[in-house]
Amino acid sequence: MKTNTYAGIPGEFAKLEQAKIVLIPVPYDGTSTWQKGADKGPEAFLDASANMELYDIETETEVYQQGIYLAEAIIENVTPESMVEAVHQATKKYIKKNKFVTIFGGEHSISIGTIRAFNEMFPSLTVLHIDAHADLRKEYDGTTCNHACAVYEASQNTNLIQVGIRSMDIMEKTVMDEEKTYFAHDMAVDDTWRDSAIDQMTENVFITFDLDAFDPSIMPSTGTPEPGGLLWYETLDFLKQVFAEKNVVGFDIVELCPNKIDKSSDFLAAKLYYKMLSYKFMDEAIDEDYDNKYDNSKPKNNASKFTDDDDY
Ligand SMILES: [Mn+2]
Repeated sequence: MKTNTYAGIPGEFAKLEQAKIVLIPVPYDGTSTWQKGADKGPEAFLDASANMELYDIETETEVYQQGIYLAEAIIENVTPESMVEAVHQATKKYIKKNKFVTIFGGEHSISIGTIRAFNEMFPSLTVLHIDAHADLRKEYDGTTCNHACAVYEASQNTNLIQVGIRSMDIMEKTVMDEEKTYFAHDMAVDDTWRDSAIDQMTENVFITFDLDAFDPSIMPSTGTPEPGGLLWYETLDFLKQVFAEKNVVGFDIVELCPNKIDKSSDFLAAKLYYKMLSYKFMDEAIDEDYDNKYDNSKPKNNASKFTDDDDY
């Protein structure tokens, strides 16, 4: 990766010790089924970020001053399972360092690892899954760690809320909780979905954002584009409301599949990431200490079936 610090921010804001935010790149594309290239996502995202204004007009903040540490990229790719485990461990390591942990993929299977880590560390976790695809298959192509299975585990042991869905297999209906699913065709004609989705969330929310949730007219560079997606301002309005009303504990953004000719998608991903950080920290003073309030005690009421006593 070319960039040494996130978005080329000055070194004083990029040191792990002082940074409140950690960004873990995961350039993984081992299980994608159609267009390859999500492994190039983090680099394109970082390149675009370095060319972006760092003052956010809407929140009147410069969130990079909260400190953003660019962690070493996770390049484990021997098997989908070993990649998921590497992501799981790295995510947990930085949560335990009391950071606001963010992850940039890579394809969506990386989120199996990120969600597993957050579910272990935060009680009663809601996973807000924003995506064109339901991703609820228990197994696909011989593995449970395929991108088509990204939130199956979350559907079993977290409060999973799905937004923007417009593509699924009929078998996924047996797993899906339709009360907590917001389909794109309904969202297009009725904007009460925002309040309804937020009403169904617990206090601790992890967001997994597949960029193909966006409409291909504004986000063409993704592996499996689907018509009829979210637009920019409705997405930001929703996210802003989630950050304002809930304790967002972290997020990941996945499935940027960059295109050599059109860089607007890379830039959209960069802006989305920065907007989400700006919403998270808009009311937090720069010199205030950050406490992510993770809970290392067990058992928890989130019915996590994963236990791990590793110390960091
Ligand atoms: Mn998707």
